[in-house]
Amino acid sequence: MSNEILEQAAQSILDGQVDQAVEIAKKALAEGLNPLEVIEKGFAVGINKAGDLFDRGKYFLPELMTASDAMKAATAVLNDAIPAESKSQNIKCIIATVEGDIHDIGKGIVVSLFRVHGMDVIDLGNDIPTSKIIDAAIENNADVIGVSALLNTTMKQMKKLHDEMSSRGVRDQFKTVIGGAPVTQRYADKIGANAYAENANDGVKKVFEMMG
Ligand code: B12
Repeated sequence: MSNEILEQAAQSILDGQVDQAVEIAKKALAEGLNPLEVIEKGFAVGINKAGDLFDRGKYFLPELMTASDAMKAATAVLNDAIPAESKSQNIKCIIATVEGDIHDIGKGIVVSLFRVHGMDVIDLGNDIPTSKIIDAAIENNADVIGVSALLNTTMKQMKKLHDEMSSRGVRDQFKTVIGGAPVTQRYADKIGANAYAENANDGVKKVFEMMG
């Protein structure tokens, strides 16, 4: 894969250049590059660097927001182009970012990748209360609930989700997979989630393993 285009992709996010990011995404597709690899090795490198700069006080919220606008625009182009790899799997998933959390770029990639792997995905969006996630899973007779959290403060919603599923007597009806930057396998074990996924690809693998 062309290193130059991946570096340009990362830089366009750091610069918060929406149009440029979209152009680079289209150029990468025109060159026949794998859209998921372009996201992970190019654009995501840029957004992670922007996050580090924000963490170190070198970027402020407006810069983080323009970086995230560019990231969303580029991933929208690339997500649509991820080639479908398999036929319908008969697996229904409810996906959401937890309450209090508006980070949805990673969740968007998960939704796209699950769909191209033949899963039927209902994307509830971001900032979704646990009760609404459980209601949707029951109403749609889902197999899997996947939740995302990017903040230390919102991660606890994942525990709340599992506790609430138990108190409503529906814990055994659904498999759960959790992800997001602060989430770990240890946390998944602690709250009784069925699986932890490091990234979208790992998420697909874990769901297929859980569903046999
Ligand atoms: C972009 C961004 C924003 C954007 C979000 C825009 C959007 N629509 O998503 C904006 C600018 C709005 C934003 C706001 C804030 N942010 Co912010 N943000 C980020 C940043 C830079 C990148 C996140 C991202 O998109 N990463 C790229 C994607 C592809 O990766 P990902 O989300 O991790 O997802 C992958 C995997 O984790 C996994 N995955 C994720 N979820 C799931 C779910 C399932 C089911 C599965 C299978 C897999 C999976 O698969 C994904 C794809 O491979 C991170 C830094 C970072 N390194 O994470 C900070 C970061 C998360 N933000 C942070 C903070 C503090 C905030 C604010 C509180 C800032 C403020 N002072 O207002 C607000 C909070 C707003 C809120 N209530 O949610 C901190 C969080 C610190 C913490 N641990 O608590 C971080 C870590 C930055 C930092 N280093 O300080 N942010």
